[in-house]
Amino acid sequence: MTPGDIFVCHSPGWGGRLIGLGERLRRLDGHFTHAGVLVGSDGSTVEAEARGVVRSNLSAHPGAVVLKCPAGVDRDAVVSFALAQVGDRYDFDALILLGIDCLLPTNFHDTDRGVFFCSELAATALAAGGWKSLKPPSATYPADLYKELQPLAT
Ligand SMILES: [Ca+2]
Repeated sequence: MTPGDIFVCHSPGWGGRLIGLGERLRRLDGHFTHAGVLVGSDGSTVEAEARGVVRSNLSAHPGAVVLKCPAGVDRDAVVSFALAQVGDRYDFDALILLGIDCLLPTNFHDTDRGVFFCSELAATALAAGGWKSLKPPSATYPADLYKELQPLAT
């Protein structure tokens, strides 16, 4: 793993369950319900969790899959963006909006770009490095990252 890579994993908490539900309603695989950014070669991570954006380690997530930072994306910019968000609150509003979005036929997604839920943080960090994703970061689920990025060969 290299700083700037992304990881996805299964999260058993209620936030993860809600994200998994959203994924399944969008006909995505609902297994991966958490995501974060690798910021150190020792497995250090930055993740948006319910308690806020925190530093953690990949070892806290058994079964996590590391996804390669896409070619051409500036890894340093990805890492600096992620580190700059540490201490921010979690974007609970976005989860509620994603819930409404699942129930209504409209394309009504989170517009609060200043605070993040897990995969929104990872997608926005990649975008800060120049990544062009298929979906806006505020509508990106962990399953989208898994679909769009290349898993690291282990
Ligand atoms: Ca947001």
